[in-house]
Amino acid sequence: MAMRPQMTDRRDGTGGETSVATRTKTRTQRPPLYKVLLLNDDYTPMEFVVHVLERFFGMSHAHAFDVMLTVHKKGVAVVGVFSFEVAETKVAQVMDFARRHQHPLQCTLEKE
Ligand code: TYC
Repeated sequence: MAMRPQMTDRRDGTGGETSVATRTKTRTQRPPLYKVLLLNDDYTPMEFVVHVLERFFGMSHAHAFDVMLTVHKKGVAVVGVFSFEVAETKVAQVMDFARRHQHPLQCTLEKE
């Protein structure tokens, strides 16, 4: 009498029910993104923050002013989302520029 193959009939012991990962991985890997955050403080002049946002984040004067006011009122805001390398560079540029002008402005990055 013809019989169906049993689990133990196969050399791999799977009986054919279990799928084996043979498909080549074709998913696109997106690089992780990082948020650049600007923090409020009581001393950095508003005009300086607006200038930073225009200079390092390419914002128009009107948008930079809006974002500066958001940070001023809420304490923190995301000012851009970038690859790690770019985010790290932006943070370093802002921190260095603030330090050179003796302002306590703080800028940091956070994984998205
Ligand atoms: N709070 C500051 C002031 O009143 C202005 C300010 C805004 C400072 C945004 C930092 O990230 C900042 N002069």
